[in-house]
Amino acid sequence: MQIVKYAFQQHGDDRGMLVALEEYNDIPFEIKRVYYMYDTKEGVTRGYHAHKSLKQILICIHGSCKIRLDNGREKKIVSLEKPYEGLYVPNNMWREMYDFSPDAVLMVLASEVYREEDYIRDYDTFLKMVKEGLEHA
Ligand code: T46
Repeated sequence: MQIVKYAFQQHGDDRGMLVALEEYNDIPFEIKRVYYMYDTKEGVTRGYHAHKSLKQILICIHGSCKIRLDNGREKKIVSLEKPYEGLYVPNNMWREMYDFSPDAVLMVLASEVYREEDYIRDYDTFLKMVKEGLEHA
């Protein structure tokens, strides 16, 4: 499984740092939605789902967290701990977010507006869809 982790350009001067993200330039899709999670309680794991078509970039703009990615064949863990790093999470990828530091703010740039129908929340259904996708590829 190929992990795509971006190191965004940092504009720094003696005042501090700034990162600017433009759709299609820095982000490989049109940004239709931005959301973020914070105050995540100790020991909590979020996610436990995949998306049929949604593509996203995850950026831990403060603090740190870990992301477990699973394409149905292979699993990988990615740490996000820099505000200039972005993890690309394509569709058909199971994700779990965990090990949030108490100060973590995980921001997500999304290619689609929120649609519950796009979620695959059952792991066996996800595995079945991956298998069927491979058979029809
Ligand atoms: C994902 C990971 C990384 C909305 O009303 N609008 C939204 O845009 C989102 C993202 C959520 N919600 C509501 C739906 C639920 O009642 O907020 C509540 C929490 O959402 P959820 O349990 O899906 O959150 P996570 O942290 O498990 O997953 C989220 C995204 O939903 C998901 O697309 O890839 O972050």
